[in-house]
Amino acid sequence: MPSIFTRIIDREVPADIVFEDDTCLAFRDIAPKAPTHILIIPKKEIESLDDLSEEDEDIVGRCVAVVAKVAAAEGLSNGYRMVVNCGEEGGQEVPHLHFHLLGGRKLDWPPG
Ligand code: DGP
Repeated sequence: MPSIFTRIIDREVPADIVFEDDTCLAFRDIAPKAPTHILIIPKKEIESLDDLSEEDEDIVGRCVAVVAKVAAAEGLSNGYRMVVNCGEEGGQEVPHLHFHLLGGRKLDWPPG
């Protein structure tokens, strides 16, 4: 079933979009956990990292490259973090694969 992120891709739900190409969309998280908190998602409906097919691996590679591209565009020259939550214990709430880009403050390690 399409998630809220599909509705953002389809422009049915508004979002603050910072980057888009044929493969990926990047938009600001609605509940930011850091001064910069952007979600990079594949346009293809892939539920989670556990649902990748071999043909999706290029899509994931492009999304990761977009994380770095967006981080540079956001001026995160002191560093940043990319996070993928997978499944219930991983803290995934939206069932559409997404890469969190967090930056703009010193991030704690390990995450809670
Ligand atoms: P996760 O827990 O990894 O599934 O993260 C989902 C993130 O998605 C969470 O940080 C909040 C964000 N989010 C949920 N709904 C919306 C929405 O409608 N718009 C935007 N911009 N972000 C959303």
